[in-house]
Parts: sequence; C-alpha cells; structure tokens
Amino acid sequence: MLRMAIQAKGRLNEDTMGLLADAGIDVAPAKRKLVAKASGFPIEVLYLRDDDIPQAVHIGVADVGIVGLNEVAEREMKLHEVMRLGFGACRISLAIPKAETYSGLEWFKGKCVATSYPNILSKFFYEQGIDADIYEIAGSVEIAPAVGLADAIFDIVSSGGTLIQNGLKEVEQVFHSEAVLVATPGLSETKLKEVEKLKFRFSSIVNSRGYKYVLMNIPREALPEAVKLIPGMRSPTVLPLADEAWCSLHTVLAEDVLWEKVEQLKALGAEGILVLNLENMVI
Ligand code: PRT
Ligand code: ZN
Repeated sequence: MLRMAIQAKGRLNEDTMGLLADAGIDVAPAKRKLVAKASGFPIEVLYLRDDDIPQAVHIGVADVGIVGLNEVAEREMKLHEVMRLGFGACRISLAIPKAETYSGLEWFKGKCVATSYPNILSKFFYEQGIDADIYEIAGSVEIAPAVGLADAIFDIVSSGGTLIQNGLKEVEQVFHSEAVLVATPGLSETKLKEVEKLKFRFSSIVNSRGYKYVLMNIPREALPEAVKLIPGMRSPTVLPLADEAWCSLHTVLAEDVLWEKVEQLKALGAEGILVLNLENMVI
C-alpha cells in the first residue's frame, strides 16, 4: 500500500481531491484526522501543510506526494518527479514599487528583497551576479515595501491582482510552478509498480483536460474534406447511417480550435453536432 501526502487545506487541496475522485480513488476529506484510508486504490492519504510535504516524501514518511514545484525547489529536496499535474499554476516573480523606473536586474544591487522563498531567490541572484539582501518573511510579503521592511519582493503571482492592489509591478518572472506528483527516491519495486498505476490513472485525466469529444452527421461526399480538417488522434471514426448518403463522424478536438473547426464542418454540411466532455483519455 502506498502512502500519499497531500495538502490538508489551501489552494491545492480542492484540485487534488478532485483529481483523486476522477481517478476513482475515494478518500475522506481532512477533518480532525491526519491519515485517511482510501477505497478504489491501495492507498492511504496523509494530510499535511504544503511546506511539510517535500520533507515527508524525502524521508519516506509518505511514498508519494502532491505539492507545488515551488515548495520542492525551495526546500532543495532531491525527489523523484513522477509527473506534472496541470493545476496550481503560478510563478515566483520579483516585483518593485510601481513608481520605480526599472532598468534591469542591476536595479536589485544593494537592495533588500522580502520573500518566503529565500533559497530560490539567492540561487537566482547568485547565478545572475547580483549582490542583494534577502529578508525572509513567512507571510504578507506583498506589504513589505509599503511598510518600509524591504525595497522589493519575490513572491508567488498568479493573476497579478495582489501586486496591483499593493502598488507593485512584476519585473522578473524567475520560477514557474504547478502541482506535481513526487515520489521518494529509491522506492521498492512493488511500490514503484503502484506509483506507475497511479501515474497511468492521473495521466488519462490530465491528458483529457482541454479536449472535447465531438460527433456529427455529415454528407458522405463531404467526408474527404472533413477528415482533412480534423485528423483526430489517429484519424476520425466514421460510422455508417441508415441513409447511405450520410455518415456519422466522431473525433476529439482541442478546446482552443473547437469552435473554428465546428464552423468549418458546418460549412461543409455537418448537422446534429454534439460536443461532449471527456473524462479520461488513455493514450
Ligand atoms: O497551509 P499551507 O501551508 O498548506 O498552505 P499555504 O498557505 O502555504 O499555501 P496556499 O494554499 O496558499 O498555496 C499552495 C500552493 O498553491 C503554493 O505553494 C503554489 O504552488 C500554489 N499557488 C498557485 C499559489 C497561488 N497560485 C497563489 N496565487 N499559492 C499562493 N498564491 C498567493 C500568493 O502568495 C499571493 O499572495 O496568491 C497571491 C497572488 O495571487 P494573484 O492571483 O493576486 O497574483
Ligand atoms: Zn504553506
């Protein structure tokens, strides 16, 4: 049985619970329990703060964990990255008061930068040859310049709204993060097989995101043109209809091209176009 560490509450919790549910893994939410048994997969879930997950996986208290890449990098833990999960996307950026003129990284020389990510930042400054002071604070980093604690900040940005609200502007994107499935290095063969099974389930869910299943009726004479428009994974599925002049065409389309393709197919004479959600896509 695998033990998986996940965030007990916070930004990654809901998407993590959703991913487990979509993968057929039923687990009781974190209430007062630290550990919960799951059904649908031989796994036990350990609810932790995200800060503690890299260490728990590193020392093997948990065999696998779901956590932001930013936390793994900050704790400088050598973990086995099994797969990226496509949620919790954010970046860690340098931001300065918006009234400042930004001339490039040189701006930071001799300045004081507040952050909860001192290791990632000092590595970056070292690589870039910038000598600056790093002031570590645990929370509310974005208010540090306004209250005179620092000249600039290095913090997580997603929409950028928090920076704007605090009179700051993003000047350098240093680290890009998303949620990842990590594993303890050197797991036993038996456990590695379980991790592979988990990865297989998660991959089919992650792969299906951003795609729709599309089916339609189309005049047989328009089929060659339609097939050119929608190659599908290998090629689209064509099924006969009772009316021999028509056929049914099924395919998977990426959401960003979906409406453009649907309009082109309509122009070719397609009718009864159905667009369905995909739950899993096993490639
Ligand atoms: O209690 P625990 O320690 O487990 O949680 P936490 O409070 O430390 O972390 P939490 O739940 O806030 O975030 C967990 C993880 O979500 C982070 O480690 C990132 O990997 C990821 N993530 C994704 C984010 C954001 N987006 C995000 N926007 N983490 C934090 N933020 C914060 C950021 O700190 C800033 O205050 O949101 C604000 C910026 O957001 P925008 O949209 O205004 O730019
Ligand atoms: Zn945390």
